Amino acid sequence: MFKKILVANRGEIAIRVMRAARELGIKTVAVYSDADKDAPHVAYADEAFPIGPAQSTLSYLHIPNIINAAVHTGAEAIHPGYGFLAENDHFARVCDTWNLVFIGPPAQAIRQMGIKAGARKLMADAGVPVVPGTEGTVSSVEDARAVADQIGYPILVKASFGGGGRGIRIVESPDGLQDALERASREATAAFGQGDVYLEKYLINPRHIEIQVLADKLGNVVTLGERESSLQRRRQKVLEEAPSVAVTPDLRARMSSAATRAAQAVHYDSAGTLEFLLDQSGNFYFMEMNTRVQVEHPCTESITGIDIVKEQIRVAAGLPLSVTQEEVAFRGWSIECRINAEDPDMQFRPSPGTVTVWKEPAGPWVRVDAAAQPGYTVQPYYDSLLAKVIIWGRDRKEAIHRMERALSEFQVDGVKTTIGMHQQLMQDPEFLAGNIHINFLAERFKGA
Ligand code: MV4
Repeated sequence: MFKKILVANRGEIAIRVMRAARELGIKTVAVYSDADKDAPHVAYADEAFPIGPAQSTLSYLHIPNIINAAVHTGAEAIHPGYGFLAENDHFARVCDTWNLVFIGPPAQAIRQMGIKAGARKLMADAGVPVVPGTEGTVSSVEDARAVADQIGYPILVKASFGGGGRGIRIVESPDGLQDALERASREATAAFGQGDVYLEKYLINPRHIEIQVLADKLGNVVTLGERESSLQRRRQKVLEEAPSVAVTPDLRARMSSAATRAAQAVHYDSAGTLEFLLDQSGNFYFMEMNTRVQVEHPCTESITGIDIVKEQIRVAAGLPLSVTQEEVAFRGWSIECRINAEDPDMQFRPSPGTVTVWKEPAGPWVRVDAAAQPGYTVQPYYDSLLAKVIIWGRDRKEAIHRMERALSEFQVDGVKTTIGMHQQLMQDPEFLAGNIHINFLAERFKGA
């Protein structure tokens, strides 16, 4: 096992990773930008190393500075967390050349899943259902028109190098197709330096269901069931839960089997998530694979008792997964609310500032993974996640009531937060009934 690892991230996920490392008896190195000298993740680490100015492109995203920090401190491995360098296959390769273990999947798997049109084809070949659409990227308007006519409108134009919702256009009818193709391609070229696009049938109000997988370097793949993350606003997840009200044991088995085939197709190891869309008829389709630990991983940890980050570290060190598929059992219900420093009265714009009052909820079956503490300053440079409140209950109803109780305990002042929005959600009849889909929040919080 490693003796010392570096965490190339900040905020709650940096602390989450260091907690796992500490349980494994591994020393931790934090890195920090000029803006984060006093940040909680720096205080938590065994040692800390500065990596540059506040702007993330010059610090948390600046590969030479991260590598330098690891070499200087004698860290043997780097955990990238989520965001920043987590899905950068170039970074994973640079780690290899410096003899630093990248705590994540092989660079090749990141790459293959990062090229969306390629991943789509790879998945289809592996027997994973994909949304009806073009086989590869669109080669001509005529070609696109033929495919669109065959599968029917509305159609989505997606950028092959997009992901996370960037570079997407809806086309309602044949008239709009050529224009959408040209715009999407131009946007993608500007944003990602690569203009390839592909077509998919646009699914109406599907659910977003993802399957958590763990894989090791010995060929073992274990699935940990689904999370539902349909509640998103402007491509930012707001609330996640596990399991999903929409997933029956039979559907879970089929989705898990597809997720296993997907992981095997790219020779995956580490933790990963297969994102699927579930349509109103109960059909599921591969959307993307997230080749990292996700923000909402604690929901799965809560209903399985498995520490996903510890498994990532073990696997990176060449050890087998500590759990077999037969040992995975689900118990109860988990909900995660993301508490962001955002102003609900200002279209949920980021609300930077200094946190004057900070009192976290606690008590039975309440987990708070926080980036903030009293006196913490929310920086305009980084994302606005303040804390994740993760609840476990014996069933969904108990989890919701417990979440309400926890939210009522949460006191924050100095910055605006999304706590009130979550309290509203906990009372929403449609949410209570489990009648949610990816456009639900946009409809509920209009203008938000
Ligand atoms: C879709 C879709 C409907 N039909 N693909 C948005 C983010 C990117 N990962 C893919 N996305 C979507 N792809 C087809 N064929 C709807 C979305 C989508 C979405 C998906 C998951 C969660 C929230 C979403 C919000 C808007 C659109």
